[in-house]
Amino acid sequence: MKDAASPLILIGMFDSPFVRRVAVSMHLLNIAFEHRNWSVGADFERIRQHNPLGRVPTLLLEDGTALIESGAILDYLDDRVGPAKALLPATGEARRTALQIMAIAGGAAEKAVLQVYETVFRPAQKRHEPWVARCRLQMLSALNELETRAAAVGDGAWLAGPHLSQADITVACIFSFLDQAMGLRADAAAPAPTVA
Ligand SMILES: N[C@@H](CCC(=O)N[C@@H](CS)C(=O)NCC(=O)O)C(=O)O
Repeated sequence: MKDAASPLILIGMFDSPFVRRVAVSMHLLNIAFEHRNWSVGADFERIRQHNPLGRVPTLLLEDGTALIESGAILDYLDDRVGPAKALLPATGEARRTALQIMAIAGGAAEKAVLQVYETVFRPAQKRHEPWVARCRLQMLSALNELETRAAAVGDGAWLAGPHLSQADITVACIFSFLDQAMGLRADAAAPAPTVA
């Protein structure tokens, strides 16, 4: 249990797009936090003390309560600052669009993370290439959909409604992860793979 005056603590490395979107949102909402740069590999047991799933992001509140799942954490942050500052549009088409874009981008990131884990956590002789190709196809299809939606709103426009929203933050965090971890920009010209 933390003492009542403790700041919020965000657990997880910023190379995770899910941790990164929480950190960027906290920054934009002016919510101070301490950062624990814990790895899901080396610090698994430490993370499990706060999150039974051993996953990041995990956010510890002032009273020690642990929040897990980036979507649920973002919802808490919006609720904490109130509707006038919330990053997810409150209602209507902008909210629906933002949630759909976040789902597509989040899905792409999950499929990318699975590809990374195939090499990080699995010995070479146990890797299954068709599964990796399937994840890659799903990731690239999701990115195509995001490209289409970005083109539809036009250059310089926000993705969901007239203001910066969580859709823009999530897409930016996930794209930068995909670029760094998957070298996506480098092989953007390559044709999408197919799954037999
Ligand atoms: N749906 C989760 C995904 C979080 C996620 O995949 N986190 C990864 C790091 S990028 C993780 O904790 N991996 C360790 C594991 O799943 O065992 C969220 O949005 O918070």
